[in-house]
Formats: sequence, C-alpha cells, structure tokens
Amino acid sequence: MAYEQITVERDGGVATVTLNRPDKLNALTAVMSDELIDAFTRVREDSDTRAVVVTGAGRGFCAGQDLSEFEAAYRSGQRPDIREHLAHSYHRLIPLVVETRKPVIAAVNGVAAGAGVSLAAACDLRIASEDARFTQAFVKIGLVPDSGGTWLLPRVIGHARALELSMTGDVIDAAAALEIGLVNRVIPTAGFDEEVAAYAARLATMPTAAIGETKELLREALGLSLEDALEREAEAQARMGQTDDHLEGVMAFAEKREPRFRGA
Ligand code: T3D
Repeated sequence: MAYEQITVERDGGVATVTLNRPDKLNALTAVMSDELIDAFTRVREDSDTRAVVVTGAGRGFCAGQDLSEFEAAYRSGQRPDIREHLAHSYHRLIPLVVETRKPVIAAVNGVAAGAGVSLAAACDLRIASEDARFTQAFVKIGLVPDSGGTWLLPRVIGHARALELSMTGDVIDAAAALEIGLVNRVIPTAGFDEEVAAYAARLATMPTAAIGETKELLREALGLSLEDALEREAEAQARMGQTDDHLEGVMAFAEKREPRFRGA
C-alpha cells in the first residue's frame, strides 16, 4: 500500500510505521491520520506481523496536530469544529494503537509534542533516542490535552506528573523522560535504529497471543476489583493454556532448548 505521508516497512515479523513529513517534524495532518488508521488496521490483521514500531522521519518524532491545517480558517475569522476533527482522526487512531494485540513500540527519535506525545503514550513501550524531547504543547495554544492525553499520560507517569506537564507545557529531554517513566529506555542516537530493530525483532519472536492478552488484562485491571481481575486472568489463562505457544514453551523448557514460538 502506497501512502503520501507515512511509510510502512516490513522486516521479518516487524512492521515499522514511519511518520514522513520531516520538514514539519511529522506534524499530523488529516491525510496522515487517515493513513495511520489504514496502516494500523492492516498490521493488526496481518498475522505475520508480530511487533510494530512507530517512529518519525528526520529530526522529529511527531509535533502533534499540524497547526497550519486550520490557519486559513482562523485567519478568516472562522472557528472549525475541533470535536468533529477529533472524532474523525484521533478518536479512531488512538484506540486502534492501544488495542493492537501485539507489541507496539514508539521509537521516539526526536521531539514529540501534543498529539505526538499521546501517540507515543498509546504505544506499549517507548524507546527514546538521546535527541528526544517531549512537550504537552496543548496548553501553549490554549487547548486541553486531547487524543487520549488525559487518559494515557496519567497511566504512564501518574496523575501528578501528567498534570504538571500538561499545565506547564514544559519541554523535557530524554533523560528527564526516563526519570519519570515516560520512556522505558534511552539509547544513544548513533545506532538508535539498529537497537530498536533488534529489540522489536526479539519481541516479534515471543508468544504474540499471550502478549496481546497481557496488554488487555493490564489495561482492564486498572478499572476492576481484585476479584474481577482474578476472574479475567483465569479466563485469559484458560485460553492461553490451549495455544501452541504454551505447549512449545513447556516442551522447550523440558527439553532444555530455546522455544520457537509461532505467535498463536
Ligand atoms: O485543532 C485540533 O485538531 C486540536 C488538536 C490538537 C492536538 C495537538 O497536537 S495540539 C499541539 C499541536 N502542536 C504544537 O503546538 C507544537 C508546535 N510546535 C512546536 O512547539 C515546536 O515546533 C517544537 C517544540 C515541536 C519543536 O521546536 P523546534 O524549534 O525544534 O522546531 P521548529 O523550528 O519550531 O519547527 C520546525 C518546522 O516544523 C517549522 O517549519 P518551518 O518554519 O521550518 O517551515 C515549524 O513551523 C514546523 N512545525 C512544528 N510543529 C508544527 C509545525 N508545523 C505545523 N504544525 C505543527 N504542530
């Protein structure tokens, strides 16, 4: 599938989705959102894809909503309906990313702002290069966090830190992001792509069905009682216990060899 503003490359079990408007730090347009929705719909359905990387071309990860999209309207005194725009773009994209039943890694190669932070937070893991920066830029243009920012960020870094970043719009660097748990790892810029690729390739050889279930269980458990969480775990475990990967894992352990998981 050929896209205008993103690229999708496959290498073994890994699909890499690259936001590709480097001159605008990969700011999200309506076209890019539609393309991301299409790409994520496809990688979710493709059983050969067992890990997904989201990254940006050039020196940015994603500068959030492209502010020039509505500029002409604002200059002519119109006020576009942001709710309609959100419903069409982020409200479709962000749940698709969150609910993808395979590991999704944000490879944050540079600056992430506004909806770009939300996109990274919607991924399961965030690996930052030393050049990464993060800003909840919404407040700087008189807006509230959207694109799931109020739901995602507190889950990643806690309420107090999410509130501080969202109220101030302060830009934090990769080291500060690591300190507050916004990213899982920081990798030197030289060799960043290679390390991300190796990490994703490892995840793509793991038991994908169990990873998908694990994501869903942990997400749901935040809103459940302990009793209900135990019940959900038992349901999921009963299903995982029937998978080929479970059998392979147990056999590999017994036979003292590396398992060869197929993802199902
Ligand atoms: O309306 C709705 O739909 C509501 C939805 C909102 C969701 C949101 O995401 S709101 C937040 C939108 N994003 C921002 O407010 C961030 C704006 N950008 C910045 O603050 C800075 O660019 C950065 C901190 C991200 C990076 O700064 P810096 O100094 O490294 O780069 P720069 O020079 O500012 O930007 C480089 C180019 O990218 C520049 O273009 P030019 O002048 O070279 O042609 C700049 O205009 C462009 N760019 C950066 N961000 C955006 C953008 N163009 C359009 N939209 C952007 N968001």
